[in-house]
Amino acid sequence: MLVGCGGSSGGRDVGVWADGAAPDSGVSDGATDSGWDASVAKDAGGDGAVDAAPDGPCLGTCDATSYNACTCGAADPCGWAGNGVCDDACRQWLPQSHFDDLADCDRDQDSLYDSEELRLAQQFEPFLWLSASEEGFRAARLPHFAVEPRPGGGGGLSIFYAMSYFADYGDPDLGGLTSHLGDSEFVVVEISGGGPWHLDRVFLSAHYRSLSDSSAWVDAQQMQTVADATGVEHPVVYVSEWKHANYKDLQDCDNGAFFADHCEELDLVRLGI
Ligand SMILES: [Ca+2]
Ligand SMILES: [Ca+2]
Repeated sequence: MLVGCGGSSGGRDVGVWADGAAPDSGVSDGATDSGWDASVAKDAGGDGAVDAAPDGPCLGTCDATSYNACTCGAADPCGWAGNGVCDDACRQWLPQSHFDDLADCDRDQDSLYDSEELRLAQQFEPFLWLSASEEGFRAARLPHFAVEPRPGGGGGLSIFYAMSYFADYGDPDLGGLTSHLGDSEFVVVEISGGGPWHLDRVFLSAHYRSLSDSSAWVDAQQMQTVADATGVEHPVVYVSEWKHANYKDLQDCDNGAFFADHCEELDLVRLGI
Protein backbone atom coordinates (compact mmCIF):
# COMPACT_ATOMS: atom_id res chain seq x y z
CA MET A 1 0.00 0.00 0.00
CA LEU A 2 1.24 3.42 -0.89
CA VAL A 3 -0.07 6.23 1.25
CA GLY A 4 -0.21 9.79 -0.02
CA CYS A 5 1.60 12.40 1.98
CA GLY A 6 -1.11 14.97 2.55
CA GLY A 7 -0.72 17.07 -0.56
CA SER A 8 -3.69 18.07 -2.66
CA SER A 9 -4.49 18.50 -6.30
CA GLY A 10 -7.40 20.48 -7.62
CA GLY A 11 -8.97 20.68 -4.18
CA ARG A 12 -9.03 16.94 -3.72
CA ASP A 13 -7.31 14.96 -1.05
CA VAL A 14 -4.34 12.78 -1.71
CA GLY A 15 -5.64 9.33 -0.86
CA VAL A 16 -4.56 5.75 -0.69
CA TRP A 17 -3.78 2.96 -3.08
CA ALA A 18 -4.78 -0.44 -1.76
CA ASP A 19 -3.41 -2.68 -4.47
CA GLY A 20 0.25 -1.74 -4.24
CA ALA A 21 0.28 -0.72 -7.89
CA ALA A 22 2.56 2.01 -9.09
CA PRO A 23 0.93 5.42 -8.85
CA ASP A 24 -0.18 7.41 -11.86
CA SER A 25 2.88 9.25 -13.05
CA GLY A 26 1.28 10.62 -16.16
CA VAL A 27 0.06 14.05 -17.04
CA SER A 28 -3.09 15.52 -15.63
CA ASP A 29 -5.63 13.81 -17.83
CA GLY A 30 -8.73 13.76 -15.72
CA ALA A 31 -8.71 9.99 -15.52
CA THR A 32 -9.12 8.16 -12.25
CA ASP A 33 -5.95 6.49 -11.15
CA SER A 34 -6.00 2.73 -11.19
CA GLY A 35 -5.77 1.11 -7.81
CA TRP A 36 -7.44 3.98 -6.00
CA ASP A 37 -9.19 2.60 -2.91
CA ALA A 38 -12.32 4.68 -2.44
CA SER A 39 -13.17 2.89 0.80
CA VAL A 40 -10.27 4.54 2.57
CA ALA A 41 -10.06 7.75 0.58
CA LYS A 42 -10.61 10.98 2.47
CA ASP A 43 -13.64 13.20 2.52
CA ALA A 44 -12.23 16.69 2.16
CA GLY A 45 -15.58 18.46 1.94
CA GLY A 46 -17.12 16.75 4.96
CA ASP A 47 -20.22 16.06 2.93
CA GLY A 48 -20.19 12.35 3.42
CA ALA A 49 -19.21 11.71 -0.16
CA VAL A 50 -15.93 9.95 -0.73
CA ASP A 51 -13.58 12.10 -2.73
CA ALA A 52 -12.62 11.10 -6.23
CA ALA A 53 -9.06 9.98 -6.81
CA PRO A 54 -6.80 12.97 -7.37
CA ASP A 55 -5.22 13.25 -10.74
CA GLY A 56 -1.90 14.43 -12.06
CA PRO A 57 1.64 13.25 -11.53
CA CYS A 58 1.90 11.12 -8.40
CA LEU A 59 -1.55 12.14 -7.12
CA GLY A 60 -0.52 15.69 -6.40
CA THR A 61 2.55 14.83 -4.37
CA CYS A 62 4.75 16.60 -6.91
CA ASP A 63 3.07 19.87 -6.00
CA ALA A 64 3.55 19.05 -2.32
CA THR A 65 7.25 18.33 -2.94
CA SER A 66 6.78 15.01 -1.22
CA TYR A 67 9.48 12.40 -1.71
CA ASN A 68 7.97 8.98 -2.33
CA ALA A 69 8.15 5.96 -4.59
CA CYS A 70 6.43 7.86 -7.37
CA THR A 71 7.99 11.32 -7.26
CA CYS A 72 11.48 9.82 -7.02
CA GLY A 73 11.03 7.37 -9.88
CA ALA A 74 13.67 7.01 -12.55
CA ALA A 75 11.35 8.56 -15.16
CA ASP A 76 11.34 11.80 -13.10
CA PRO A 77 7.54 12.25 -13.29
CA CYS A 78 7.68 15.61 -11.47
CA GLY A 79 10.43 17.08 -13.63
CA TRP A 80 12.70 17.68 -10.66
CA ALA A 81 16.00 16.76 -12.32
CA GLY A 82 18.03 19.91 -12.86
CA ASN A 83 15.30 22.22 -11.56
CA GLY A 84 17.65 24.14 -9.28
CA VAL A 85 16.73 22.25 -6.10
CA CYS A 86 18.80 19.29 -4.90
CA ASP A 87 16.46 16.31 -4.51
CA ASP A 88 19.04 14.10 -2.87
CA ALA A 89 16.38 12.54 -0.61
CA CYS A 90 15.28 10.44 -3.58
CA ARG A 91 18.51 8.43 -3.37
CA GLN A 92 17.41 7.22 0.05
CA TRP A 93 13.86 6.52 -1.10
CA LEU A 94 14.78 4.55 -4.19
CA PRO A 95 18.49 3.65 -3.99
CA GLN A 96 18.42 1.59 -7.18
CA SER A 97 16.00 3.45 -9.44
CA HIS A 98 15.78 7.15 -8.54
CA PHE A 99 16.11 9.83 -11.21
CA ASP A 100 19.52 11.42 -11.73
CA ASP A 101 19.76 14.83 -10.05
CA LEU A 102 23.51 15.36 -10.31
CA ALA A 103 22.81 18.69 -12.01
CA ASP A 104 21.46 19.99 -8.68
CA CYS A 105 23.35 17.86 -6.14
CA ASP A 106 26.93 17.87 -7.45
CA ARG A 107 28.34 21.36 -7.02
CA ASP A 108 31.78 20.54 -8.39
CA GLN A 109 30.33 18.47 -11.26
CA ASP A 110 32.59 15.45 -10.79
CA SER A 111 29.70 12.95 -10.93
CA LEU A 112 29.77 12.42 -7.14
CA TYR A 113 26.80 13.56 -5.09
CA ASP A 114 27.83 16.21 -2.52
CA SER A 115 26.27 14.11 0.23
CA GLU A 116 28.31 11.09 -0.84
CA GLU A 117 31.49 13.18 -0.76
CA LEU A 118 30.71 14.27 2.80
CA ARG A 119 29.84 10.73 3.89
CA LEU A 120 33.13 9.33 2.55
CA ALA A 121 35.18 12.21 3.95
CA GLN A 122 33.70 11.50 7.38
CA GLN A 123 34.19 7.74 7.02
CA PHE A 124 37.92 8.11 6.34
CA GLU A 125 38.50 11.27 8.39
CA PRO A 126 41.90 11.02 10.12
CA PHE A 127 42.37 10.95 13.87
CA LEU A 128 45.33 12.97 15.15
CA TRP A 129 47.78 12.46 17.97
CA LEU A 130 48.36 16.06 19.03
CA SER A 131 51.14 17.21 21.30
CA ALA A 132 50.82 17.77 25.01
CA SER A 133 52.74 21.01 24.62
CA GLU A 134 49.91 22.55 22.60
CA GLU A 135 47.55 22.55 25.55
CA GLY A 136 45.07 25.32 24.90
CA PHE A 137 45.80 25.39 21.16
CA ARG A 138 44.98 21.87 19.99
CA ALA A 139 41.60 22.93 18.62
CA ALA A 140 43.02 25.96 16.77
CA ARG A 141 42.25 24.77 13.26
CA LEU A 142 39.43 24.93 10.70
CA PRO A 143 39.76 21.85 8.48
CA HIS A 144 38.24 21.44 5.02
CA PHE A 145 38.00 18.54 2.61
CA ALA A 146 37.57 17.78 -1.09
CA VAL A 147 36.74 14.50 -2.82
CA GLU A 148 37.64 13.74 -6.42
CA PRO A 149 37.89 10.73 -8.73
CA ARG A 150 41.49 9.50 -8.90
CA PRO A 151 43.30 10.15 -12.18
CA GLY A 152 43.37 7.29 -14.66
CA GLY A 153 39.86 6.03 -14.01
CA GLY A 154 39.26 2.75 -12.21
CA GLY A 155 36.61 4.16 -9.89
CA GLY A 156 38.97 5.07 -7.05
CA LEU A 157 38.60 8.30 -5.12
CA SER A 158 41.03 10.77 -3.58
CA ILE A 159 40.02 12.61 -0.39
CA PHE A 160 42.03 15.74 0.39
CA TYR A 161 42.00 16.99 3.98
CA ALA A 162 43.31 20.51 4.54
CA MET A 163 44.22 20.60 8.24
CA SER A 164 44.19 24.42 8.26
CA TYR A 165 45.89 25.13 11.57
CA PHE A 166 45.74 28.78 12.53
CA ALA A 167 49.47 28.87 13.30
CA ASP A 168 52.77 27.05 13.16
CA TYR A 169 54.35 27.75 16.55
CA GLY A 170 57.89 27.19 15.31
CA ASP A 171 60.65 24.91 16.49
CA PRO A 172 60.07 24.13 20.19
CA ASP A 173 63.79 23.53 20.75
CA LEU A 174 64.67 26.96 19.38
CA GLY A 175 62.11 29.04 21.22
CA GLY A 176 59.63 29.05 18.36
CA LEU A 177 62.00 29.97 15.55
CA THR A 178 60.31 29.83 12.10
CA SER A 179 56.85 30.31 13.61
CA HIS A 180 54.24 31.80 11.33
CA LEU A 181 50.51 32.38 11.05
CA GLY A 182 48.60 29.90 8.91
CA ASP A 183 49.82 26.32 8.67
CA SER A 184 48.70 24.46 5.58
CA GLU A 185 49.67 20.85 6.23
CA PHE A 186 47.41 18.24 4.61
CA VAL A 187 46.53 14.55 4.31
CA VAL A 188 45.35 12.77 1.16
CA VAL A 189 43.48 9.48 1.54
CA GLU A 190 43.06 7.26 -1.51
CA ILE A 191 40.22 4.73 -1.46
CA SER A 192 38.71 2.23 -3.88
CA GLY A 193 36.18 -0.57 -4.05
CA GLY A 194 32.92 1.34 -3.94
CA GLY A 195 30.93 -1.16 -1.96
CA PRO A 196 32.41 -1.15 0.54
CA TRP A 197 35.14 1.45 0.11
CA HIS A 198 38.53 0.55 1.53
CA LEU A 199 41.75 2.43 2.23
CA ASP A 200 44.54 2.06 -0.35
CA ARG A 201 47.19 4.54 0.76
CA VAL A 202 47.67 7.88 2.49
CA PHE A 203 49.86 10.88 1.68
CA LEU A 204 51.12 12.65 4.79
CA SER A 205 52.46 16.15 4.32
CA ALA A 206 55.45 17.10 6.47
CA HIS A 207 56.86 20.52 5.58
CA TYR A 208 55.79 19.83 2.00
CA ARG A 209 58.16 21.25 -0.61
CA SER A 210 60.37 22.94 1.97
CA LEU A 211 64.04 22.18 2.59
CA SER A 212 63.06 19.78 5.37
CA ASP A 213 60.32 18.06 3.36
CA SER A 214 59.59 14.68 5.00
CA SER A 215 56.28 14.04 3.26
CA ALA A 216 55.51 10.48 2.18
CA TRP A 217 52.98 8.07 0.73
CA VAL A 218 52.11 5.31 3.20
CA ASP A 219 50.38 2.05 2.20
CA ALA A 220 47.22 1.14 4.07
CA GLN A 221 48.93 -1.86 5.67
CA GLN A 222 51.43 0.50 7.35
CA MET A 223 48.85 2.95 8.65
CA GLN A 224 47.62 2.69 12.21
CA THR A 225 43.86 2.90 12.54
CA VAL A 226 41.38 3.50 15.32
CA ALA A 227 37.68 2.67 15.52
CA ASP A 228 35.22 5.46 16.26
CA ALA A 229 32.16 5.06 18.47
CA THR A 230 30.29 3.38 15.61
CA GLY A 231 33.07 0.90 14.85
CA VAL A 232 34.29 2.60 11.66
CA GLU A 233 38.08 2.46 11.31
CA HIS A 234 39.96 5.73 10.69
CA PRO A 235 43.63 6.33 9.80
CA VAL A 236 45.74 7.65 12.66
CA VAL A 237 48.26 10.46 12.08
CA TYR A 238 51.07 11.54 14.40
CA VAL A 239 51.41 15.34 14.37
CA SER A 240 54.73 16.94 15.29
CA GLU A 241 54.55 19.36 18.20
CA TRP A 242 54.17 23.02 17.26
CA LYS A 243 54.99 22.37 13.57
CA HIS A 244 52.09 20.04 12.62
CA ALA A 245 53.98 17.81 10.20
CA ASN A 246 52.21 14.47 9.67
CA TYR A 247 53.72 11.01 10.20
CA LYS A 248 52.52 7.42 10.39
CA ASP A 249 54.13 6.64 13.74
CA LEU A 250 56.28 8.02 16.55
CA GLN A 251 59.56 6.84 15.04
CA ASP A 252 58.96 8.59 11.73
CA CYS A 253 57.98 11.74 13.59
CA ASP A 254 61.14 11.80 15.68
CA ASN A 255 63.23 11.21 12.55
CA GLY A 256 61.39 13.84 10.51
CA ALA A 257 62.79 17.14 9.27
CA PHE A 258 66.38 16.00 9.93
CA PHE A 259 65.43 14.96 13.50
CA ALA A 260 63.97 18.40 14.28
CA ASP A 261 60.39 17.09 14.60
CA HIS A 262 59.02 15.44 17.74
CA CYS A 263 55.69 13.90 18.67
CA GLU A 264 54.38 13.77 22.20
CA GLU A 265 51.08 11.99 22.07
CA LEU A 266 48.61 13.26 24.58
CA ASP A 267 45.24 13.38 22.98
CA LEU A 268 43.84 11.38 20.07
CA VAL A 269 41.24 13.59 18.43
CA ARG A 270 39.18 13.53 15.28
CA LEU A 271 40.32 16.03 12.65
CA GLY A 272 36.94 17.75 12.79
CA ILE A 273 35.77 18.48 9.24
CA1 LIG B 1 16.33 18.83 -8.58
CA1 LIG C 1 30.70 16.28 -6.50
